Amino acid sequence: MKRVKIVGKKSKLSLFLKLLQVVKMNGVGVEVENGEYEEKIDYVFKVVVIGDSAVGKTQILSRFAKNEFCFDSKSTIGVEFQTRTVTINTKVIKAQIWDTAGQERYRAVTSAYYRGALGAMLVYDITKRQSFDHVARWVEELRAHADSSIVIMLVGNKADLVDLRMVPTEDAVEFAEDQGLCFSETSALSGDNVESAFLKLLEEIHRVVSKRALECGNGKENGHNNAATLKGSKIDLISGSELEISEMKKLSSCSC
Ligand SMILES: Nc1nc2c(ncn2[C@@H]2O[C@H](COP(=O)(O)OP(=O)(O)O)[C@@H](O)[C@H]2O)c(=O)[nH]1
Ligand SMILES: [Mg+2]
Repeated sequence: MKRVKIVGKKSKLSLFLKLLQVVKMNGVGVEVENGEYEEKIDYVFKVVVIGDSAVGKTQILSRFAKNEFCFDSKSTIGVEFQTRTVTINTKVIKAQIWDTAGQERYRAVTSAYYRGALGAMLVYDITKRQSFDHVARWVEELRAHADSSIVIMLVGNKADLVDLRMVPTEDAVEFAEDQGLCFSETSALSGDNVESAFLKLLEEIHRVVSKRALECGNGKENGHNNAATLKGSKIDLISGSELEISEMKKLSSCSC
């Protein structure tokens, strides 16, 4: 699984430097060829973050992707997605997590935003009842625009503001159970549960994708016919992942 293949004649020093870089890349298997580095990635999963404005979507994302929190975060402009590569059940998964770029303020999140998404983080603010009351509307939005097998994680953010809580945990648990969603309360500020919520979501997506692959008769998860597998090839983040995602859509819509 974790391997380094080195091709071509290299000096000992350059090989050593390359190996150092390999270690820096989270120990993920890397192929070195013609001086290029290629992460060995089994899956690219597109995840969208949605929910009312100012609930902390951008901060949750930057906590997970960069372990950062910014107090005076302006409303999101421009940044489309961030990525982080993690290992789940021995598979190397690149999470490509999309932020709304502030369109949610105008209720103008387009269907292109949801296209190819295998998971959604639906965020509300535990101190703003209205942001929780709108969650049902966001679920409808997902059901209308996203793939029917999308995995949804409901997230009550700003759990650090204990004294300002307006949404009891039980209300959210009940809603999540009712709608078949995963649920977690997080704090992007302290970092509490952010990592575990994303990992749980990615784990669930992996479970759904693997199940689909089996149902479609691919048998081995890593077999040559498995469209959801990238075989350590270099990934062009946009086109590569779109290929991946569209192939997975083919899997999830298979009629067997
Ligand atoms: N106390 C606290 N404030 C937060 C948390 N997450 C975000 N915020 C603040 O909430 C505001 C909106 O956050 P932002 O990520 O821009 O929300 P977005 O519009 O949903 O993307 C900012 O002032 C953040 O500093 C959190 O977990 N705890
Ligand atoms: Mg934002």
